[in-house]
Formats: sequence, C-alpha cells, structure tokens
Amino acid sequence: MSTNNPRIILHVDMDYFFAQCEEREHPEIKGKPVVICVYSGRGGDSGAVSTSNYEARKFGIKAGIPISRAKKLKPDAIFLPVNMELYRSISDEVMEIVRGHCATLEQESVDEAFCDITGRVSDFDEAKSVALRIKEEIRQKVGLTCSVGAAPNKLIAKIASDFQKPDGLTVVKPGEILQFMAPLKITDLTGVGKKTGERLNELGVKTIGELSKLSADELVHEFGQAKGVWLKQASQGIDDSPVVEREGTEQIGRITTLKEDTRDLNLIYEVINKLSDEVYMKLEARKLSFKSVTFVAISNDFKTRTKTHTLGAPAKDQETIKATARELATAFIAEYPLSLRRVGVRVANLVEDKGQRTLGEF
Ligand code: DGT
Ligand code: CA
Ligand code: CA
Repeated sequence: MSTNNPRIILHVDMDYFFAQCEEREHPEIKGKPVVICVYSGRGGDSGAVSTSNYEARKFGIKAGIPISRAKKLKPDAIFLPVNMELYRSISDEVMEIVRGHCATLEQESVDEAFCDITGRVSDFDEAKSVALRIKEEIRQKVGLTCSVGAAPNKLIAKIASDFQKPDGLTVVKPGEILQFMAPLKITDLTGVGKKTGERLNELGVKTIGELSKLSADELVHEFGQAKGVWLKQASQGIDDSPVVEREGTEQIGRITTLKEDTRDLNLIYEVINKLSDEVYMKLEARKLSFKSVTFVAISNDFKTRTKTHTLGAPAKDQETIKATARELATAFIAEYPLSLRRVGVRVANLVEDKGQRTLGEF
C-alpha cells in the first residue's frame, strides 16, 4: 500500500446496540438503566448480561456479568430478554444506510461494519463529512446513535470508533497514527486477548507505545512467528487487511410502520408488495439473487417475530419475493391472534446473479 495514496476506511459501531434497540421499541424506558439478559433456561435469574445502556453501566452492569449480580447492583433497572429478531431487522436498516455511502462494505457483526471509501473521497476531511452524514442518516431514519472511526486501515478505524463513545466520531490521519496509538492499552488492539495481554503485562508492557519499542525478534521469541510479527506491525499501526464483502452473510430488508395496527391481510399484502419492490430494486442494482425470503412482523405487543421460506434454487424476480412474503404473512396471521404494528420483507442467502454476467467476466 503506497503511503502517497492512503486508503480511507470507516468503522461504524452502534452504541449499546441491543439496549438502544429496546429503547427505540419502548420509548418509555429511555433514561432508565436498561439491561439485556441472556437467560440460560435453567430458570430464575440464571444467565448473563448481554449488554446494558450507559445509565446501567454507571452501576457497574456490563456485558458478561451474571444477571443475579446485575439485579443486586440495581434492582429497579429494566431487565429485558434478548430479542435477536428485532436487533437483526434494525441492523439491516443500519447496514443499508452505511452501504449507501461506501464502495465496499464488510459487516463484521450485527452492530458493526467496515467500509472502504477510498476513491469516493479525496482526503480525511471529506471522510469526516461522509461519517457525519452516515451518523445523521442513521439517527433520522433508524433513530439510533453510533460511533464512527475513520483511519487509513481497519485496525485503527476500529480503535477509533471505540475512542469516543457514545455518538462519537474520531478521525486518525496517516500522520497521526503513532501519536494516537501510543497511550492506548495493549488490549485496545483487536487481536490482543486476555492471555497475550497478561504476558505482555508481565514483560512490563502496558501501552501500545511500549509494545512498539519491543523488537520483532523479542516478540517472535515470546509469541511465535505469526503472532510476534503481527504484534510488531499492529503496534506501529500497520494493517493491510482489505475490506471484503462477506458473501452469504448479507441480507437485504425493508421494514415499515403500518398506518394503524391491523391483522387485515389485504392491507398487509399491499404493504408487502411495496416493500418487496424496494427490496427488488436493491437486488437488481447489485445483480444479486436470493435463496430465502423472510416476513417480519412486529405486533402491537412490541414483539418481533419472523417466518422464513428457503427456496429450492436461487431466484431473482420480484414476483417470488411478493408471493412468498404474502404466503408467509397469511400463515403468520393464521397462527397468531395478533394485530401488527410494523411489517418487513427480507431476502437472504444472497448470491451473485450468474445469469446476468457480462461478457467481460468470461
Ligand atoms: P458499545 O458498543 O460499547 O456502546 O456497546 P454494545 O452493547 O453495542 O457493545 P458491542 O458493540 O461490544 O456489542 C454489540 C452487541 O453484541 C451488544 O449490544 C450485545 C451483544 N454482546 C456484546 N457482548 C456480549 C456478550 O458478552 N454476550 C452476549 N450474549 N452478547 C453480547
Ligand atoms: Ca456497539
Ligand atoms: Ca460491536
């Protein structure tokens, strides 16, 4: 990678994601400590905290601690079970917005993505404007805050997005890398886990700056060839790993709020047709086929449920999306005696549309 032409990478990470999704679904809990719990299924409060909002974090409630301990720390906090379907559908909304601003998007998890905007912008000032536009669009259309890092590579972009949370934006230009990294803890380097961190602490190394002073030989001796070399490079902010789309993990979805709560299938079909058209346009633009269709239903009790149909072979036409989603909706209404508040249509298991290859590809 030439230093004259640095890459420009953004890393977008949603703030306290699961808890923030719940705040959006239940505005009345906003401002209170909110704790998202993974119940182990062994009854009572056995299980662990998945995440918590910043109000709950003030009381020491954070990811990984037992639910029982969280309840002792703040008995009157709002405790909610994980509702993965809700977070996935909100994640889809977010990822689509981010995708609209970048050439290549690599979704890393449900709440974060890298995007390569090299070529779309000419410098880091423009990159900052793009980051601000992404944040604003997510705020307006999805109603959530996120934190963004902009940097010449993925390693630093990810550290940068975490640097000023929540609702943060941190830009690290090529010339600022060493200064930015030096005071940070070694565990801020993605890839330095507990074990490596402890061993480095034993060697008297606490910050990334201190790590960068160790020689490659010392590090290889301590951690082996691959890890040693990686540590040496990472401590200097060097990372050439590309932003790559992960085929198969991606979904394209659209979701909307109905004019009024309803279980009238004719009204629901109408909305499905409209959403399916929008999904189809996205697929068409990117020349993708899909292998599954999902109907997303959020009922007036705020629960999100889905029904999915997997096709025998990839399809790419509008009518398959509509017809499948309508069938799923019909089955859903028959199964659940509920009125719906929001509905969505989603396609997944996306594959490149081989039928539309251009001559240049042969
Ligand atoms: P942040 O980014 O510090 O504002 O807070 P989160 O909650 O967005 O944290 P992040 O980005 O590490 O994780 C994204 C989501 O993944 C989070 O909302 C819940 C889930 N998650 C994170 N850590 C754990 C965990 O240890 N267990 C489980 N089950 N879920 C987790
Ligand atoms: Ca997050
Ligand atoms: Ca994350």
